[in-house]
Amino acid sequence: VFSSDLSVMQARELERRFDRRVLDRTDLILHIFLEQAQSAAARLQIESALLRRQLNRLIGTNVHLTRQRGGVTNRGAGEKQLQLDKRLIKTRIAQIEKELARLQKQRDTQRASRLRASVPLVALAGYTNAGKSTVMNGFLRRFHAKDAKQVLQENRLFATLDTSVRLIEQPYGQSFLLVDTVGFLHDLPHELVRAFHSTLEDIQLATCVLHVVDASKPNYLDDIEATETTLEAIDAASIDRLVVFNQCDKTEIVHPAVHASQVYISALDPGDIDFLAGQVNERLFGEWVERETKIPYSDFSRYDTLRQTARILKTEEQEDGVLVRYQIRRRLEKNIQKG
Ligand SMILES: Nc1nc2c(ncn2[C@@H]2O[C@H](COP(=O)(O)OP(=O)(O)OP(=O)(O)O)[C@@H](O)[C@H]2O)c(=O)[nH]1
Ligand SMILES: [Mg+2]
Repeated sequence: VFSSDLSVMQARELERRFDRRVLDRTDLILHIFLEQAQSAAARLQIESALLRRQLNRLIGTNVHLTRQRGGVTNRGAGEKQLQLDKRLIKTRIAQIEKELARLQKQRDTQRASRLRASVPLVALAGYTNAGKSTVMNGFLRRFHAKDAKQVLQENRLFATLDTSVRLIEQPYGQSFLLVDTVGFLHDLPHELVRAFHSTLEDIQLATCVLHVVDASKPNYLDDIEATETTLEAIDAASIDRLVVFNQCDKTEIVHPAVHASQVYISALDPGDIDFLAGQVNERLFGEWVERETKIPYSDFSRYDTLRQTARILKTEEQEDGVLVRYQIRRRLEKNIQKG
């Protein structure tokens, strides 16, 4: 396996000399992608990338053959087969494109309805193996315990290929959607950018991006840069960002802790997940503020809304209604206003 990309000629020559199958970086990533891909769209994107690669190779083969034969006029059976192969591949690519366009429309509709629901979206992004799925599972365990459908979390590259969205239900009206994404990579081969990109589209709709970093890796700065570059490429660089330095339990770093927009945690520690949730809530819904209001006895529904959105501190029954003292996240205040 070569860590750089090989030309068709190079790969063929190396295979001949080693008498072994030779893979370059793109081949390897594609094989991992293919093994892991779950959704129809992801599988199609990968198949399309594989076919395009195969087509390029065939075109390379064609040149090779022509040169070897030195301008032989009658086309051999081999060359005819080659033309047929190319045509079949092109037809299949066209089919895939059509199917992808259909799936894209479906996703757009789903996304639109998600936006209308006005529940904020938080996206987990970051280098592969940083711990995104572990953070997601931590949230699910903490806030969604009963039917938590946990996300695949494994110590291997690209454990998650498809984006998966879950509702994180918290008290006081602070629910949000959390989306797990496929891990980012350094120098993603250009043939794969599109396949990769399609799995990251949800990030563009996020109110807040949690950029998860494995802080125990010596070269974590390279990972941060690779992720930031990708976020720029998908037009997500301007979204509010929290950098989550994860796996601090493997380092000397004190956790949980926060400095400006950097949070230090271990995703394996439920207390740290709580701490991170607090930071996320502050980003999404603002800080806690204390308020007082009088609710007339006739307006029961208003009291109900208040109870679901605010922490009630004190109630006092008076002649014309209940005087309520409560705490609420600043940006949720509009949800309890009259009328
Ligand atoms: N010690 C320690 N291990 C962690 C922590 N967070 C994640 N891990 C481990 O790191 C490995 C990768 O975690 P994942 O959550 O699958 O990583 P990911 O970012 O989702 O990876 P991809 O889906 O491949 O992009 C798993 O073996 C986790 O158990 C942490 O805070 N501390
Ligand atoms: Mg994952």
